Amino acid sequence: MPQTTTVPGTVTKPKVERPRRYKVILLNDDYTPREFVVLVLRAVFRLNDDQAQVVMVTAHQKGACVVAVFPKDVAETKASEATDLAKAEGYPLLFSTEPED
Ligand code: NFA
Repeated sequence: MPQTTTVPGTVTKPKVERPRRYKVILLNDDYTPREFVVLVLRAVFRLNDDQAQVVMVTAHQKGACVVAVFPKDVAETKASEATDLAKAEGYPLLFSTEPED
């Protein structure tokens, strides 16, 4: 009778994780005009006027507001683009990123 041998192998758990996404956060400051914040939110993050107003006012009142969630590289690129646009106009407006839970 032919013998069969069980060779110990590596058991791979079929774990498929989605890459972590990142929040872009708008931070309040005392100097950047509200209209400019709205303009940047519309231009860089493609928010409509209503969405941009809500995000701007929320950051203004609470200190910070999540603008949107993206893959890491997109979040970082958009946060710098938006921050740089403001810097070019002499405003201290800041966007940061942090991983989603
Ligand atoms: N606080 C700013 C002002 O009163 C407006 C602002 C809102 C700035 C949200 C940054 C973020 N002009």
